[in-house]
Amino acid sequence: MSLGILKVAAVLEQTGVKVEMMDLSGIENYAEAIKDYGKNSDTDIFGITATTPQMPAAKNITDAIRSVKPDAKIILGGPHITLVNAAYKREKLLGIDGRATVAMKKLENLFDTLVAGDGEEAIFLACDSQSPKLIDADDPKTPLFLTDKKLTELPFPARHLVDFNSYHYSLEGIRATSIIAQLGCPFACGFCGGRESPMLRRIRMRTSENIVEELIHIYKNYGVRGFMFYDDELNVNKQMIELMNLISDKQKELNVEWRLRGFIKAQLFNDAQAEAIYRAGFRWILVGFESGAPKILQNINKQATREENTRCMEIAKRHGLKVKALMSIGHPGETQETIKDTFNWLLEVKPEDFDVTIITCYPGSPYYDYAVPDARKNGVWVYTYEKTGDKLYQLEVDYTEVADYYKGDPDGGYKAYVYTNELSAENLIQARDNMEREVRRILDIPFASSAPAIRYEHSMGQFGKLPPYIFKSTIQNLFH
Ligand code: B12
Repeated sequence: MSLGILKVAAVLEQTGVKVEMMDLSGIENYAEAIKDYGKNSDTDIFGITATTPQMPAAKNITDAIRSVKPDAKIILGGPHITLVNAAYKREKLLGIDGRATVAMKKLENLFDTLVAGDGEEAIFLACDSQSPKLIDADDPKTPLFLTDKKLTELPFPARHLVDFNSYHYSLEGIRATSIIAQLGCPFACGFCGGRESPMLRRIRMRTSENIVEELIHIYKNYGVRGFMFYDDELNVNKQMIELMNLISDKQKELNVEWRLRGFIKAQLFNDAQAEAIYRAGFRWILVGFESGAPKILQNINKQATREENTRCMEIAKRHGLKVKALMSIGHPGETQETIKDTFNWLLEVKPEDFDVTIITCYPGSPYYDYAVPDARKNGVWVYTYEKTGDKLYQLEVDYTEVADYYKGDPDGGYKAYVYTNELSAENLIQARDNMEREVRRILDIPFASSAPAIRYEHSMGQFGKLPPYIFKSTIQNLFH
């Protein structure tokens, strides 16, 4: 479930505001569902959360709401607007009217109010009828930017607003759910969104006690024993071992065994961390190694060498931890040779699972923010990694229209909007598909299956006469 918007919902509820939550992800005809909801509810303020690839859907949802509730106020928050705003602020500072400025103007036309950054305090300003168009909470100088203390004091995400049991997620057969313990990653990988955004860049932490309290709250209220930590990287937290020890102690106290899963930064990983996380219940970790080619690791500005990545795999294996290796291709200077390096590295270190994606240049990532128009070709932008001069070409994408394709290979197949001097977008797609198929075959790792989208049925409209929460929870039941 989407924890960010549920955190915003929790603070609203705390002050007595009635909130309803509709999770439209995974619903094929989501626009019809929101229309029916709009017709049957007296809600007059709608808040939408969206990442960049969710923007076309967010636009359709906005159109659907306006078609049944022309006077409703529609607020956009979440990663896309936060990242566009970060890129936009940089352009303003440099006096450029670039593509982030264009993207920002588009968002201003589509939505009534935009909230960039933390939503917990900003939402109160946003709901005001006199609210400015843009509320910039992604600025540590404003009180809207949450401090560690505030993060600890705020209520947990309002998970009770969604039909918890309809989310099917498990870790090694144990029912699981997700949790965010800390925010931010200080590194500066070229493909990663938010390197200019304090919200996504600054490490902000709750106390270990507060995090464990949330785990216990979930365990006691929903009977869940599995927890996926969606923190960018668990081990950028200097208190990680202390947190893991506390989690182990609590399980002994409650006489229960939990299973945990989360992301680890390869070059910071060590034996003490591995021992502590295993004891706390981790059996799997996910690591964004990205590439097996030293040159590409450098071009990404990964700050991790191939040797450090291999060492991370060895530490994990030594402590009985399985690794899902997150790999990507289509970086500046990518060639058949560097892709082969990644392929060979996977076969050498033998992760228990992996995936390979093609890079998408989203606003707010260095690849996007530092790209300039390609003098040789209209509609193409080029990013150059300064230290090596290697280049990445990007096709112009209107993110409110194109659901820039990311993982998996369902109906439409994989799409790529990037290319390098040696590899075309088609070459990259082919290389990705080959690598995934061949590595899975050789290491005997089955393809993961994804749940098909669910159709919302119009007969649901009849529930409009029932209290809204029944309408909502019935939708949730049908949908998941
Ligand atoms: C967990 C996670 C996922 C999970 C999502 C699970 C879920 N349902 O939430 C999974 C693994 C599925 C995932 C997938 C992807 N992710 Co992801 N993910 C994250 C991660 C690590 C944490 C998200 C989170 O919960 N944050 C904590 C909460 C508190 O923050 P938040 O959601 O932003 O919400 C706050 C504010 O934004 C704001 N807010 C949010 N919504 C609203 C709404 C309103 C009305 C208001 C007022 C405020 C508001 O208030 C909230 C509380 O402060 C972030 C990085 C990060 N640290 O945020 C990346 C991140 C969001 N993901 C990213 C990307 C790129 C992807 C993928 C495209 C990756 C890929 N190539 O496959 C896919 C896209 C999936 C999709 N359909 O959108 C990028 C987004 C870039 C962008 N331009 O949108 C991020 C920022 C990582 C990064 N640094 O580049 N991701």
